[in-house]
Amino acid sequence: MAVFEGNFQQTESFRFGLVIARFNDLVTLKLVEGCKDCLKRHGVNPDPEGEQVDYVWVPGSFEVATVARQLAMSGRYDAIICLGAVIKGQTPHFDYVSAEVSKGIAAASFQTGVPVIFGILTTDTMQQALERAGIKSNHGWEYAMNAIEMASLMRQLRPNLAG
Ligand code: INI
Repeated sequence: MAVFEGNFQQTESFRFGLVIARFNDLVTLKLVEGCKDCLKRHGVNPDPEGEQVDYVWVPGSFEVATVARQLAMSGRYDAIICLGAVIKGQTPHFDYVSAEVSKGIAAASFQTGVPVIFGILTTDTMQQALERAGIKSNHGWEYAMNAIEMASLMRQLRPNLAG
């Protein structure tokens, strides 16, 4: 028997796709910065002209899962990171948007077997969202850590589970 665990080494061959909502881009741009900083410090080149990270912008969080699924199906990426901010005070359909995006992201991951990281902040206020996007801590950093760990884990699991 064996123990499998993702690590943060040998990241130079990983490819990541980021899907980012423009809605509330005051927040989502900060999440992108947190992601990029973490990826860079773990040996991933976050430069969009480089080979390792692609950035796809969509109108809002509702659209994120559709694109995440498409990217995951391409077979090009070790993990997809979805970034968005759904803020309750701003919309009466907060519950619909947040429910659909979480279900959609889960479905994209389950259907493709590619890790799709749920980096959608759901908060009551813009202040809370900003606190999680850099004023206090930047959750974008954690989402990138999760993506690296899952990418590493899947690379280890695939050959071991085959056949
Ligand atoms: N999209 C968000 O990412 N965050 C929100 O808070 C939000 N609000 O408040 O409505 C939001 N709406 C847009 C939605 O994601 C879609 O882009 C739109 O409904 C078109 O499908």
